Amino acid sequence: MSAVQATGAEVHNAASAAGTPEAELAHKCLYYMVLMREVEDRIERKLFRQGKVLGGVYVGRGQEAIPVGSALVSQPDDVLCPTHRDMAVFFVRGVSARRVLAQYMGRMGGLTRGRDGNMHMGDMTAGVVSLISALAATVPVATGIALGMRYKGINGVAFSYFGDGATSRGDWHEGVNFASVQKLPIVFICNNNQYAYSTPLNLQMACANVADRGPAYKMPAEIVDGNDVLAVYRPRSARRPTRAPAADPTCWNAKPFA
Ligand SMILES: Cc1ncc(C[n+]2csc(CCOP(=O)(O)OP(=O)(O)O)c2C)c(N)n1
Ligand SMILES: [Mg+2]
Repeated sequence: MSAVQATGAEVHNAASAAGTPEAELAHKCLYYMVLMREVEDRIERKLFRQGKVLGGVYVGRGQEAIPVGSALVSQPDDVLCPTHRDMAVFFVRGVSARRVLAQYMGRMGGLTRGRDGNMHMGDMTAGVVSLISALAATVPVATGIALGMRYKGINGVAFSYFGDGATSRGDWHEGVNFASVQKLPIVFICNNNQYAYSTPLNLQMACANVADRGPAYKMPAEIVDGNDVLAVYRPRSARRPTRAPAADPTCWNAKPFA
């Protein structure tokens, strides 16, 4: 059975059979990274070129470790707000490749049941919120989700994903600032691939790293090797923010291609 055909339950069973916890984890990481690559390649190189996907197609080639390593840290009550390089978040949270492919083609079987196409998809039963095309607009939404979870007494954490370019948008700063002032249970995850389209990092921000923005908001921030899925997973599983009242939001600045 190929990665695209297997269900989440099957991969977890196969991972359990792998032996040691380290082997299980490595198996899961590889599985989801390969699955993301396979599905995105089919969307980009087949369906899109055949004219079956409307709009532009964005993929996370070479950046799979970031959504996989981070989403594997998530717990059932957590809510994840992925962006356009994070397809694996859906798979880790149990959404099937079949539904994602149907979504991209605007079909009934997709996550929006044909009402929208392409990557404009979420699944609240899986705790995954749809991205908003205007980049960084999802950041205050994620902050609101973390606030909502605190109000409702839900023991969850919000995961907010964005690129380095998004951190130069006003709504990014508003969302991060509010989360920090309120000490909300949220983790901000930056895929710092050094470019926003063709604009290199040094032409869209004056500090060298996105993590440098953290101290301005009194937010612990660290730089992670975004090429290493276990580096994304391990330190973060220990540092996953706990629930309110005093959960410091954190920022992981994951650098792929470094
Ligand atoms: C507010 C806004 N401006 C412009 C765009 C067009 N756009 C789509 S992807 C992208 C690059 C964003 O760069 P970054 O946040 O670093 O993410 P990356 O694509 O590098 O992962 C841009 C400018 C958009 N979607 N939203
Ligand atoms: Mg970028």
